[in-house]
Amino acid sequence: MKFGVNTLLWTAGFDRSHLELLPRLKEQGFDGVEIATFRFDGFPAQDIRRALDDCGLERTFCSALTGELSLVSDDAKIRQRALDFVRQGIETAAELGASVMVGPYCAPVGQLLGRRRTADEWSRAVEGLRSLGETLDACRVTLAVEPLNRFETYFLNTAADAVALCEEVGHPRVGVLFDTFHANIEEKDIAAACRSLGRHLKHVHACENDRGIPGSGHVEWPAVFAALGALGYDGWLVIESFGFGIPEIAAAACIWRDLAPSPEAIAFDGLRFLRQQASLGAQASA
Ligand code: LER
Ligand code: MN
Repeated sequence: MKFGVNTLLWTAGFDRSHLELLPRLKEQGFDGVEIATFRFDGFPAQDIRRALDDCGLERTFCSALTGELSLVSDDAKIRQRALDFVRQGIETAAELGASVMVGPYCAPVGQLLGRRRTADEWSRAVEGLRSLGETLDACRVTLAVEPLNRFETYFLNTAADAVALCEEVGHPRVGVLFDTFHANIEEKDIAAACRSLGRHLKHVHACENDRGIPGSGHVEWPAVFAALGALGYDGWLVIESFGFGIPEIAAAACIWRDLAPSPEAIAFDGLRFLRQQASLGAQASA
């Protein structure tokens, strides 16, 4: 398993001005960094790639559908815009040297329509994700689609639905991002939900139940690591939380207070805790 941290802890749009963060993350023992941005035009992928290479850091790539962008809209123009956006994201991930692009890519974050999803919307999601297969193959990128909790999306909330979606899409480069924060809200048993993803599990966001320091809340980490061990998961475990003072992030993720003494505490104390849990898990199964 490889350990990373998502840059949304520090900024809503990673760019050249944030490169000084990278050596610090390397120094703290991260294997890689999850670079997050919601705008691909003008995104300095080459420069960031070089800076990551110089530090000996690997990378994953994170974005999301926001605003009006939706793969499931009944408006073909909106669907096309969402597809173009995700395609550009996949190409950007490849340019950055990332082999996985993660996030919610069916309906936009925060869109709640006062009703459950329809069968037509589901079909549009399947069709849209399937149509990305060629780009994913050409770029050698895997798309890990993230179920979110019910307060952030009405469309995809559970591991069971995410498995059903991947089965219907039927492309090996379309899989699931499992986020322990969302699972803590939606699943009866976080570890069982994680295990149920089987071969579709392509990425993990390690988040405490309050988005604070992993290990400081009530997520049952030993059970989560046992589930990952049972799956033979050897992908990324990325600490995700959100900067406390960044208006765009606060509004999207509902961050209305400091979740820890500092973003660094979430990243660095969280990494120490998660590595310790992973090695305890490995000893238990030896
Ligand atoms: C949003 O709640 C989340 O978990 C992020 O990974 C979405 O980009
Ligand atoms: Mn997440």
